[in-house]
Amino acid sequence: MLKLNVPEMTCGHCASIVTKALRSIDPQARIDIDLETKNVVVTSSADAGALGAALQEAGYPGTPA
Ligand SMILES: [Cu+2]
Repeated sequence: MLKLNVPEMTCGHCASIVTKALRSIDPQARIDIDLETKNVVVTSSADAGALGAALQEAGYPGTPA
């Protein structure tokens, strides 16, 4: 499980971009987004670095929360 804080994520549109970016790495990933805290919890067997890089590329860099 990977928990990230993504400060650029402010609305449902952002959340869908974040979800898409993470699913591009692992289509099976379970993704829980809390817009209030801007935290994203990813339950996935994919490499955490790859997930983080996908977010970065999508314009939503995350830091471990
Ligand atoms: Cu937004």
